[in-house]
Order: sequence, then structure tokens, then C-alpha cells
Amino acid sequence: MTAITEFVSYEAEGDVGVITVDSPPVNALSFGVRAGIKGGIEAADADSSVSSVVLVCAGRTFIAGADITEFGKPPKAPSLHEVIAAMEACSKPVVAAIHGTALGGGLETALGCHYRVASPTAKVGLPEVKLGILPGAGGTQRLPRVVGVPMALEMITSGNPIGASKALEVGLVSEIIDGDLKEGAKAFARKVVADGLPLVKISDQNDKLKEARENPGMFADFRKSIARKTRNFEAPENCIKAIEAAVELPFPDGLKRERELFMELMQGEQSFSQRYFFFAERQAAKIPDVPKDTPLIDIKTAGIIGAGTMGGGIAMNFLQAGIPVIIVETTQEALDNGIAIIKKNYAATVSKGRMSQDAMDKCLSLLTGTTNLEDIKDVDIVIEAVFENMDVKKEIFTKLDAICKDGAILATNTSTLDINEIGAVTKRPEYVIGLHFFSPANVMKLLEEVRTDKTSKSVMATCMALAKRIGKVPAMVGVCDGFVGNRILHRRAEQATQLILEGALPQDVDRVLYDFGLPMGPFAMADLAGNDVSWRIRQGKGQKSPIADAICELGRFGQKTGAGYYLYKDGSRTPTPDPVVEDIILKASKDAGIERREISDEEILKRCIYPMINEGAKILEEGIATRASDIDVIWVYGYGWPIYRGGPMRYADYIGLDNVVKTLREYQEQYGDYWKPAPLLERLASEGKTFQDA
Ligand code: 3H9
Repeated sequence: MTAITEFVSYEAEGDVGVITVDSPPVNALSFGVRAGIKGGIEAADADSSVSSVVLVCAGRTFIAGADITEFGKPPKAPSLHEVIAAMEACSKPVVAAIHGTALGGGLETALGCHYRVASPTAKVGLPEVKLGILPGAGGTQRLPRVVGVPMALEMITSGNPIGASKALEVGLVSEIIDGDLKEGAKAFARKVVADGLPLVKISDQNDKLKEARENPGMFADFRKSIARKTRNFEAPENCIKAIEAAVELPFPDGLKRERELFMELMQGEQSFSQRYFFFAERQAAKIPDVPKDTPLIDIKTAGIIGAGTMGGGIAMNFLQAGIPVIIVETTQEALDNGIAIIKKNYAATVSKGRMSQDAMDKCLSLLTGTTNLEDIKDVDIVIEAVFENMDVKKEIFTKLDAICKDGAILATNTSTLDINEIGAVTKRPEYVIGLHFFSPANVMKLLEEVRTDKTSKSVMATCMALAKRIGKVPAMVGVCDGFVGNRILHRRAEQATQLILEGALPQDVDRVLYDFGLPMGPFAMADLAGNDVSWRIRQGKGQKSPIADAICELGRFGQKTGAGYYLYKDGSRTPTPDPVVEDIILKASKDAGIERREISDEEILKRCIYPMINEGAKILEEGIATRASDIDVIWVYGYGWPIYRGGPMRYADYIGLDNVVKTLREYQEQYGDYWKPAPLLERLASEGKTFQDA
């Protein structure tokens, strides 16, 4: 075996030259890998003992893409283009042997080979759009030449991979190899030689472009079909333009156009933020004081207390991950209702074609309901999801402590209460943790995990691993009122309310935040969540909020009652501004002695977003969040902050912390000390640093 570079080796195995990439963790196309593959091809071409070549990867996956850590650094030859060109030009058939995930530059590399074979569990895709870029090494030019334009449009603009059997069906791979992949790929390569099959250069193939050449309207239709989903994103449009170029231009010109469109995105703020977020998400899974090799508790079964909306949604995550769930309710009626809703949700997913009937049946077979708390005595983890009341939670945790086996994790889904206090009622506070799911719990990706002063490292490590197993993105935070997500949300809500008292209307505030990229503004969100929930909390705490209270006193609890801050006519979910609400607001302003004024969109945006940033700085300073990027992960996955703006903390870095501080100080002068910049924010700004340096 010859080492071509540190990460790539070449060996003649009989009459097949085998190039092996071995660059953990995901064989990304760093300089050493690119140079190695090119060198391997040159070695195979020059090796008279071999008549074909196989490109295979060691470890858990085929090449998972360009090395994202190299982005923004000066390019080093050979470029991926040169590597792919060398493969296409090789005088012997080159076969890519794909396992794991051939993604982005990885799939582009495979498309530069003359043939591709794959293991049955392999996946292939071009996910660049998720990083705010486009496939920049010929992917937009070659993929449509293999699978046709409609499918290429779908794959490249969604970034979603397809499985091996689909890849076989559409001709993206030639054979699925059961058993040893490398041996299968070698046998396939020998067959190509023996049967005298051509050295297929995808760049020469034009047949699959014919359909789009005859029907250029297909692009306009496609644009329309994804417009809502891709609102404000720049990358999908450039992806489409690049595929249009594949159809309209000869291959070399198409490549040039792809390059221009790629560079345009690469230099933009959106892709910078999206790449930042890729690493933020992976960082969030790591807790500095919990070593990687911390022993994990084996989670085989789960118990969920409460079959309401949250409990049911949480249960679905576990069921889908193949973990049996016992769900507990106080009455048979509530239990039956909860289970019926779970079934209804699954049935809806099946009817939309997003789940098979078999998968649904399998999930439901793992679900047991009970009204007897004792039935969960043997589960490995319990998640309590009853309503927010400290006394009720304490009572439940006292019982759980008595019932559950030693070593079981006792988690609460509270979104506000002090989990130290909850843990203190048990004899095992080190096994108590917060697992704050977001509604709808079977859909939202975020799991805000809350460590108490006593939570053990092993419980934390287990819950971080568990999150990944059930398809969630975790972020570990500390105990404080509202934890990270809702504490920041609260600041925004205060300002939204203040803005409508001073002169704006709900539709003004909501429009500005929607245009900024959030899925909806604070008032539409309140109507969706139900205004009665916060009303009851306010009543419990003896607090008042004149506008919100007046709206609730009219029974306007939001979408579910057909009216809230907006009207929802005939069961519609579309908010319509309502003069009744405007009257309530005008009266509230008058009662408060406020002379209403015109408020600009810019002021609305700053007044809503800057207090969030300031609160984020306080959260960091207090050590409630480990990193600024964890706060961003929470806001993107928990509240729909647009990923192309990275998260509130990344957005602050983008604006410049000195600018944020300047505006906060101006507001402080105008409106008082509520606006005083957090000391950490002031310090970073004065040192010319960003939150990422904190
Ligand atoms: C591209 O290809 C552009 C081209 O068109 C060419 C243009 C010229 N680079 O996710 P995991 C690290 S753009 C560098 O936890 P999993 C990751 O940070 C690229 N590092 O594992 C993590 O590091 P750490 C297109 C990468 O098993 C570790 O690997 N490709 C890269 O859950 C494990 O990652 C993509 O967008 C990379 N490309 O999932 C694919 N990928 O341990 C991106 C991963 O220090 N990658 N790392 O935290 C993925 O989707 C997942 O990582 C994958 C594995 C599915 C492969």
C-alpha cells in the first residue's frame, strides 16, 4: 500500500487499483484528501498492473463534503474541480464505492467517477443549500444530467438526501452491494472492463436535459412552488439559476456560471451565518465540564406523566426512536383523549405520505397507557409534563422518587419553574434534570436541557445523547426564570406591548418581525399559543397588563376562540386586524397618559431585538448558557429565528457590538435603565470583540 498523502492511500489489489480515503470523522475534502485522490488517480493511471479503479472510504462514511473548516481560507491546489476532472479523464474506469453519506462535494466527487455503487444503507445528496451555498464543484451541472431537471431542482434546493434504493431507481448508482462494499465494487469494476462498458463522463450526457429544454416554464413553476418555504433565503434562487445554466449552456460554460453563483453566495452574510450555525449546533452538544467518555445510563424505556399536548408530543419522539413509552394520566378519560390525539397525529402523517402505515403501527405498539403511577416503577427515564404549578410538580416528584427504581432519571418539562426546588423534594437530586420540549413537541427540533446545581455528569451526558437519539438538537443551560429561550422571549414581549402602547399596532410589530424572517410576530404567536395561558399566570402572580388583560376579558384567547389580537374568521388561521383591538389599545394608551406617535419600522425592529441581545449577554455573564452560540441554537430551533441570520447573538456580532451598545445607551437616556447595556456587552464592544470571543 502506498500512502499518497496523510489521508489517502493507493494499492493495486489484483487488477483493480484501490484508492482509500481515511480522514476521520467524515472524510471531508481537505487539501490532503483532494491531493490524495488526485495522486491516487495518477498512480492508478500509470500502474500497468490494474485495468480499473475503485474509490472507497474508511470509517463511518464516504466523503461527506468539502471541508467546511477550510471555507474562507486561501484556496490550495488541487481544487475539487481539478480532482474531479482528473477522475473523469482517467483512462481506466473509476468506480465510487459509497457507504454512509455521500454529501455535497462527496457526491460531486462520486459524480466525477464513471460509475457508482452503494451499500444498501447509503444516502446521497447535495445539502449545500443548508449552508447557504450551492454545490460548487459541478453538482448543479452533473446531477440534472443524471436524474433530470425536476429531481435535481428538488434535491439541490431542499438539500435533502435520497436513499440507495431511490438512487438506484433514478440511475444515480448502478448497483447496490449487499455484503463487503469494497469487494463488490471491485467485482463491478472488473465487470465494466470485461463487458467493455464505456467510461461514462456525465459532463458529456445531455439526454436528461431535453425535457427542460423543451419546457423552460418548468423553472418558473418550480420557483413558485418553493417560494413560501424559501422566503428571504438567497441560496435556493442561485441553485435554480445554476441548474438553468446547465440546461441553457454547454457544460464548461455552465460550470463557470455555477462558480460565479457559488462565489456570490459564499461571500454573503447568509452563508456565513448558516455555516456558523452548522458548527454552533454541533458545539451545543458538548458540555465543557462533562468529559466525552462520561458513562451513560442505558435508556430502554420511558415514562411520561401527562397525556396533554406536550406529554403526547414528547411520547411520539420516543416511540419514533423505537423506545417503549408508558404514558400516565390521572383519569381514564384524559388518558383515552391523549392517546386518541397521538393516533390522530400519526394518521395525519401517514395520510400526507410522510410515514408508512407499518411505521405507525410499530410506534403505537410501543405505547402503553395507565392511570396507575406505580406502573412506571421500572422505566429508565420519566418526563413529567403536567401543568406549570410548583406544588403539583413537587407532589409528583415526591411520588416518583418513592416509586421509580434506583438510577432512573427524573426529568421535568417545566418551562419556568425552579428545578433546584423540584429536585430538592427527592432523595436523588443528582438524577433530576429539566428537559424542556417546545410545542409541538413532535415537530420542534430544540430540546433545552436544564441542569440543576446537583444534576450528575452522567445524567447530563445521557440526556444529551438521548436528545440525538430522538431526533432533537440539545442545548444545556442552567436554572433561571424562563431558562434561556423564554427569558429572552420575555424581553421581546415586553417591548412589543410597550410599542403598541406608544403608537404601533399589533400588525405593525408582527409585520416587521415577519419581514425580518421570523415565522410570525409576537402577537400572532400569542394568538396561536393561547392568550389565556399567560393571563392565568399573571393572575396567579397578581400582575396586570392592560391590553392583554382586556383582550382576555372579552374571551379572545386567540386562534382557538376565533379572536385574540386579531380576528380569525370561520376557523381561518389568517390573522385579520380588528378595530375592536385598536380601540382597546387606544384606550390603554390614553389611560396611561401616553400620546401616541408614529413609530418607524426600524425602531420597532431595534426595540424588539436589542433587549433580546442584551438579555443574552446577561445570560452568558451569569453562566446560564455556556456559549453565545448555544443561545443562537435555542432561538433558531425553538423559536424559528431565521437561520440565515445565525441567531440573535450572531446577528449582534454582524451589526457590531459597538453599534448595539450605542443604540442601547440612546434608549437608556430616553426610556431609563431597563436599557442599560449588560457589562459583558459593554466590555466586548469596547475591546472591539464579538460574542464569539466571549
Ligand atoms: C460542499 O461540499 C461544497 C461543495 O459543493 C464544494 C465546493 C467547491 N467539513 O454531524 P456530526 C464534522 S459543502 C468539516 O456530529 P453525524 C462535524 O463538525 C459541504 N467538518 O456527525 C463534527 O465535528 P466535531 C457539504 C465536518 O454522524 C464531526 O464532523 N456537506 C463536515 O451526526 C461529526 O459530525 C455537508 O453539508 C464537513 N463537511 O453526521 C455535510 N461534516 O466532532 C455536513 C461534518 O468536532 N455534514 N464535520 O463536532 C453532515 O451533514 C453530518 O456531519 C454527517 C454526519 C451526516 C456527515
